[in-house]
Amino acid sequence: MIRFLTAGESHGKALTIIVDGFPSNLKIAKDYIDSHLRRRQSGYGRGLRMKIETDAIEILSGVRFGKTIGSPISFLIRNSDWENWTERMHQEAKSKNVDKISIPRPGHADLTGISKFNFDDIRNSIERSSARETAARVAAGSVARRFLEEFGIFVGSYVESLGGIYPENDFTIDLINNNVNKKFNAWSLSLESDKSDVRVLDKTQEVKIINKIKKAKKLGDTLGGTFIAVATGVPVGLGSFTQYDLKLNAEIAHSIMSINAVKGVEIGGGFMSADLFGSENHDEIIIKENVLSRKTNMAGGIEGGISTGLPIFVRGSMKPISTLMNPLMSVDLHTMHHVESRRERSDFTAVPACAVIAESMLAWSLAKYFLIKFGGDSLEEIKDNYNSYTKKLQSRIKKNFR
Ligand code: EPS
Repeated sequence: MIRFLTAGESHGKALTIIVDGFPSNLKIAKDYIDSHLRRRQSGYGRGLRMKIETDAIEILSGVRFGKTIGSPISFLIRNSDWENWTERMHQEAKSKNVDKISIPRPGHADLTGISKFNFDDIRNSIERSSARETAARVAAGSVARRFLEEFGIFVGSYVESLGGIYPENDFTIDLINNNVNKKFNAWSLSLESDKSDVRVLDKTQEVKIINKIKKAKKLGDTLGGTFIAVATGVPVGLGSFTQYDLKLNAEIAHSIMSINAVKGVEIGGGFMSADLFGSENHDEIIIKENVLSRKTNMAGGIEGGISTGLPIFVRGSMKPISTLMNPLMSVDLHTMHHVESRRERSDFTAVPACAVIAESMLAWSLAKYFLIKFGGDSLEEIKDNYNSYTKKLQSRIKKNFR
């Protein structure tokens, strides 16, 4: 079973990551991970912090001569901003110059954090709940996506809407209608969306969104949106209906919902399915290119908690960033009086970054379930397991029912 753990505060020295359970002999390069870290940092609407940071990975263990050796992989991502925070974030000595923060921001983890952990300074909640941690997720997710590539499985993403602005031609409809051919590679979506400052696939939509972000900035407000993450090349049979905690859809929902500020997750037709007749919703079974398939893909590539072989696609909704320059009301915990919430440097929107993080989390979930099915200690052993299953699958079904 693969696992990862992350550690690190937003303005601390660094983020650290331990990735465990991957087989030996998987090629992995610093440049590859860095390229995904850079993608997460992009997007119009980020605050000044992204001008300070140039995220780059330091590989500390588990990789030798460019290949995994089966032992725990550990990474470090330094925070360039740390040098501006050494006094405020010192591990040992507390300076008299450091003020305690006593006004919680609505929507952030400020008030829940101090309540739960018995803190006397909201800074302790802010630091670990910050979405800075998602850089670590992208690092871990990069190992997963590199592994999946070995089996022709690719992940990609795009921003579907931002600030309520949707595209005129929605690519999601193509996914639902199964209007994508077998050769369609989800990474091509990211190659396209990465060209856009807000990671959308539609130029007209991009202009409208950028104007809306400008408006939000002017008003001291923030924006959320929806994003789609897609995986192609996933074989039939990942996940299981035999236990609640083995269902692939549940695993993916957990992964996406665990991303900071995500408040909703849908797979395939999602909430739309609830309004349809069964006859309008379910995907008819067909034979396509000699293989059992589905006419449409409302199921989003998962039936009965098991992958169908069609593209897996998931939609997430991200709420607007909680820190507002034109703040909502709150309470000063020091005086217990109603006051305006605290302003602090932040982003105006981070939906484009969130889509990249969703790719990483989707890749992670798929690698985890792939290894549950085909697991082995070396990449070669896993390839043997995978090949013997996939090559015989269709003929086995035919033989069993003859
Ligand atoms: C964040 C606030 C901002 C974001 C940060 C998440 O940081 P700062 O408080 O330093 O201005 O930029 O995101 C990142 C640093 C990142 O790498 O994504 C928050 O409060 O969650």
